[in-house]
Amino acid sequence: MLKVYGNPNTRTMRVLWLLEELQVPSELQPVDLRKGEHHHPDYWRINPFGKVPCIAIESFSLAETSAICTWLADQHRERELIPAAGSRARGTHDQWLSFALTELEAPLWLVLKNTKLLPEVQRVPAIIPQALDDFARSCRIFAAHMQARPFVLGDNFQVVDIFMTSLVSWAQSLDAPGLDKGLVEYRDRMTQRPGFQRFREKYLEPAL
Ligand SMILES: N[C@@H](CCC(=O)N[C@@H](CS)C(=O)NCC(=O)O)C(=O)O
Repeated sequence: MLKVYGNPNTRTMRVLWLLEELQVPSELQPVDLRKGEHHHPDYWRINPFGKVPCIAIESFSLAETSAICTWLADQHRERELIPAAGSRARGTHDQWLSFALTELEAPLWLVLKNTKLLPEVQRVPAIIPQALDDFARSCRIFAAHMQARPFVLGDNFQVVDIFMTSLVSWAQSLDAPGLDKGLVEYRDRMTQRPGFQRFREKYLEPAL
């Protein structure tokens, strides 16, 4: 059985949501970041990157959310959640995935860390305006792209839509500039998908 290390309220949600879309069974192994469990030598033996998420099947393990998600989707090509390796569509898919991580996520992560995540003494408020400007510039490019399409690649939901949806949520939580009505609607549509609803029911809703 595939094991997923992490927590649903971290980037691990992207992996758990994808697994619901792929309908691949998995077992969540919680790693409590507040207790520092990601620094434990037992965890480092599985994931020497020392962060979450990570997946493991038998002796094979993989870290980095985008590598995990593209690998899983490639393993289950019959679900058509990623274009074939080497195709032009895959090039475009990976272009937007890279843009998501380096041009949208990186500045947002800086803002998140320096407003909410780091202990107050470690925060550097002076970098926030520039990070928000960088995000806004990239977000406007993404918003313009999405004006003519229901999904990043056009007509079909793909792995990259999971990342973009998650990043729109981050941006909303920070009230970041550059978001428009179209992107908020896109996020709302993506989270109405049965795959996301299954993720929410399994991992986010309290058991009755
Ligand atoms: N580049 C990594 C980043 C992973 C990451 O930063 N995960 C956070 C949780 S969302 C984490 O493990 N933080 C613990 C730490 O940085 O010590 C990825 O995309 O998977």
